[in-house]
Amino acid sequence: PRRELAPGAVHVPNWLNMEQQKWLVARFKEWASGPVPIRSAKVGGHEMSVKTVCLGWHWRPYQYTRDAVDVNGNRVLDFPDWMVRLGRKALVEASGDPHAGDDYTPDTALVNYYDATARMGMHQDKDELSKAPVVSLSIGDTCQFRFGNADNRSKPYEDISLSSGDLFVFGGASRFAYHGVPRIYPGTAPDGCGLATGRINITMRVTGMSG
Ligand code: MD3
Ligand code: FE
Repeated sequence: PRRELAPGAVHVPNWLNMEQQKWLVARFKEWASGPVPIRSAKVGGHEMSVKTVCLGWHWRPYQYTRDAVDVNGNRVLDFPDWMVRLGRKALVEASGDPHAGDDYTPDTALVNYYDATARMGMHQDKDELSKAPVVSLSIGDTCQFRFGNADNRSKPYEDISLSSGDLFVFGGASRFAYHGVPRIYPGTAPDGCGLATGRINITMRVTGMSG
């Protein structure tokens, strides 16, 4: 069952089964201790409470680079082919159109980790040069997710819960909507998802970068 919150914003609860969730958590642990270890990005001199590890391109506020110049200078891991296929499947699932994923080739994933107190303020994702959809996968603790409008970071917005296994696709008019994560609900992860504490969110993107 899918629900369209706004044009282009589609929530598919419980899309990933427990085996897929567990497998993705195992991959996350490898990425987090890979060539560019997971870290809190700095915005205007302040560290974000969320920790991020990147695949394909390295993100820091306002910029994508191949090398993690703000961490250790290493090149980030490649964006895996299996994740391209997973992203295409996600677009098919969210739209019901079997061809919706045909032209979709995400080149970057930002993988966020939230502990019990981490939050993400209302923001737009505008560092990508492409307006291709963003695919979001959640694993672990449930969060409160705030989905707003494209004009400003305050009302109107809608709060929903994102739980372990949920898919969310943000395309079309929703691609540049303000959004944030006001809180995590600790201890709500299902047994068997493989994450003892906290929340993981994988977002696949098309940067529009070349090289
Ligand atoms: C709506 N992550 O990484 S995922 C982010 O749960 C980010 O970690 C949140 O916002 C998280 O930038 C929210 C849902 C999401 C991701 C990208 C979007 C919603 C979006 C891009 C455009 C509009
Ligand atoms: Fe975002």
